[in-house]
Amino acid sequence: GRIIHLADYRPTDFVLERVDLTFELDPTETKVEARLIFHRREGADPSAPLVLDGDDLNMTGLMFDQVELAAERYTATPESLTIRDLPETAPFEITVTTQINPEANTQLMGLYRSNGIYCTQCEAEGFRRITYFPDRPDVLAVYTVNIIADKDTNPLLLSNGNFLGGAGYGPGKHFAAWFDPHPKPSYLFALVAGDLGVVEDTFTTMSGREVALKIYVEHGKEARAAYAMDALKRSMKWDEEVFGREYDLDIFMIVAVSDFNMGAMENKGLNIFNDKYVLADPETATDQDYANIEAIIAHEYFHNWTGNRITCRDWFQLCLKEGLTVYRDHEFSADQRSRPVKRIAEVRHLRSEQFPEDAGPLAHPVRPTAYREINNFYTTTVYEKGSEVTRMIATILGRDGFKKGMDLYFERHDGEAATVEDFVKSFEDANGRDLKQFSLWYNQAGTPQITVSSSYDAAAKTLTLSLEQMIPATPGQSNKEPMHIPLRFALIGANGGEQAPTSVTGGEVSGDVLHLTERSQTVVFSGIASRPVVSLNRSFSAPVTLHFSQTTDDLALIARFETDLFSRWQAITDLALPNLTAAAGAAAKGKPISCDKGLLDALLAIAADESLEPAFRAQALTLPSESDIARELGSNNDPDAIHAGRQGILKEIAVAGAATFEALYKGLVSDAAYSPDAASAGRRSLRNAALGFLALSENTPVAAAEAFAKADNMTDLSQALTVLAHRFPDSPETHAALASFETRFASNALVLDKWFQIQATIPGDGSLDRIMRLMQSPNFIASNPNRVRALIGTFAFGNPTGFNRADGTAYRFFAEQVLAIDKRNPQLAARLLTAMRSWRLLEPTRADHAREALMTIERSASLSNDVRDIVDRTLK
Ligand code: B3K
Ligand code: ZN
Repeated sequence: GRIIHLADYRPTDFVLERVDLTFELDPTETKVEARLIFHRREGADPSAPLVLDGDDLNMTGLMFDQVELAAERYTATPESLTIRDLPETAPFEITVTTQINPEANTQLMGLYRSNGIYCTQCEAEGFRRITYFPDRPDVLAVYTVNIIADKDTNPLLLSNGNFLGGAGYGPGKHFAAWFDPHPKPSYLFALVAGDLGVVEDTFTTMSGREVALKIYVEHGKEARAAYAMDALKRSMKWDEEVFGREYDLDIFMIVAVSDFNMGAMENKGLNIFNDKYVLADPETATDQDYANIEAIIAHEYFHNWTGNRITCRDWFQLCLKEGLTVYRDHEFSADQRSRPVKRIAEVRHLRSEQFPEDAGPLAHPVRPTAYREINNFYTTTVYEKGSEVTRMIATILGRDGFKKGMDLYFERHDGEAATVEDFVKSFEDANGRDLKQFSLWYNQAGTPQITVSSSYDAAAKTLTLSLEQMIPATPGQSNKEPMHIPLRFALIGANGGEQAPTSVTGGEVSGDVLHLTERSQTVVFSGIASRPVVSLNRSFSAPVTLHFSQTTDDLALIARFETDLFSRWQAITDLALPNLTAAAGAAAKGKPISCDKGLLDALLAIAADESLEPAFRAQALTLPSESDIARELGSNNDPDAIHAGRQGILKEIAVAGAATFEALYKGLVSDAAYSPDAASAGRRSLRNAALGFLALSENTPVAAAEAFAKADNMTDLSQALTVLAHRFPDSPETHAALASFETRFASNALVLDKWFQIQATIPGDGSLDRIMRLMQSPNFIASNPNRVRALIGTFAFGNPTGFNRADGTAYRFFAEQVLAIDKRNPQLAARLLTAMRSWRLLEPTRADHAREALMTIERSASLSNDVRDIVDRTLK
């Protein structure tokens, strides 16, 4: 595949006015007729040919203004259609017919079949697998879609926009017509046909229009769509209240399908979802599942304005819709649930997924400037760091300034395909603030490292903060400019109260935000009566790593007194990390592991503090993960030592806190019927954290087996099973629980994914054999992305000791799997392969084995463009 560069962007030579599509659906021989009306763009080369994109297409007809086109006027290959000698100014009509095979489409891009349902996925470049088309996001057109299909097997025929009408169509067939009045790019096209059940509701918009809401699921699963419907209505209301955005069609539909490459897709008026993010009931879904459904339903709905009404000029601008929409769904969830707990979860996710990406061979800017395969850029950098960049704009401009900028952006660019520059300029113009330096966040990859030191002068009553920023080199970017980094802070006195300076020199401070803009900066706060403890990067206002050696006492004070709960959690994390890295070192040398009393006291105080919400206490008790510890150690990592060290620290906490955990476990039982609300979920998470510690201190599976037997919801059931499987993998209790779980949920693939995941993360050398055995299970369907991710993906991403077995056998197994999956589904294979991105940070023996495995992939003759791109960059 060739490399596409942002700098090469230019508009199309032809403007697409209208699109009329007719589908005659057939499982293996679907006929697609596309009537496209174009005119040459003003100022374009009058002799330029029309070049349409295709991917694996088979053309069966081509007409120009309704007349068959002479062979010398066009060239058709499976990858493109070029038409020459076109009118200089007059509009003309191209009618192209293709024949496609949905049943054979294992890539799940374009039109395919999932469990007998016809469905589509067109983002980023799937539409060109349906018909020849200018398949790029800056080509916006109005679509009419006719669908003809067998009536018995496909009572339901759906596409974007509003339903125009339908009727019988010859023996056994019927048709339906849909019209979408909103101009859209082809990546937002969708079609669904089949036999599905439906849940219906309505929503009245702020201007009083009634919108029909429909969620389509497999027959018999309707009851499990109730929560998704509730989340949808709350999302619609929230977007009106917070962003002033109203829905714009008469109908909004969601379809749940079981074979899907990612979470969901925001097609105009017809979102298509991975059923995992729609279906939930207490018996089969965990609290985390409910939270994910709420967030993803919201995310796709919010795209209607940020992505669909205003779309992207080109795929380099992906963060324009994704970073912004993630920011919007984060804010929604924060408003619906607990803001600090949500923020902690976001930061954990950013650190464990995006920071390693930004520090490794796949690092790229939030807005990349070149790609070989765009599907490989739907990354945590574009999404999550993109969201953090949006959040920083809000931090710099304040709530009202951010709102003004968003309003101007909607006003200026509605109906357009916009750029990151357009977005930033809206905030600049609405606020009269220069964001030029800030824009470097879109262009410079790498997590900024900020080194901080503080000193207090009692005589002068000043606090001096010295800050230095360093942005590490990343592929293709060796020298970085200093960035504008907004750091929220507090100066906390010995009694816990905040100290306000009388004046500040050496940097801009507005409210509780310190603006770091120079490579190195010394900020002096005057009028500080006594030595304060500095709490920096409150609420994680900037996605950076701080290097600030604060004493255990100072951290303990923050953990105790900060009013910003995120910072309290961060202080606990900062107290824990040195213990965990030291424990890894001790474990490597076979020395005893010990845990600071300061950490134990702080943790147990928070665990027992009833003035704090349970969900926060549970977060505090969830120590940094093995991959967090690996990142802290930097290089030469030994996953076994890290695991052993962390377990040792957990055991110390479990023993020291046995009474506390016992009290929590017993005290937090509830006889109320299950409710997925955040407060109830928080109590369950604290209780299950306590169960994990009890299993460690008691060192018997009895408590967990009893919890498994008594659980009346999937959260408690799966947590108990996790404790059993991870702590006592070989016990009879664990074998019995795994077997009973498998039998009980034999007919529910989504629940069996949890069964796969729990077993895929059992630590230790035995994992590889277990994974290979589980792949033989009749429930493991290799063509289903959810199954592959649950078993192989979870193993590679979430089982550091098992995957990084010192003998390298798991890497070899994984390489074989990636190659096999690549034959069917390149996107899925490429995504899995990113699990090896941090291989250079492993100790030399493992790193050598990892490189070998990567090289077997690289040497394979028939790689997809997707996997080729990832493996080349990973090895570079
Ligand atoms: N926009 C889609 C992602 C498409 C991924 C294509 N490889 C879902 C989302 O971000 O909302
Ligand atoms: Zn999105």
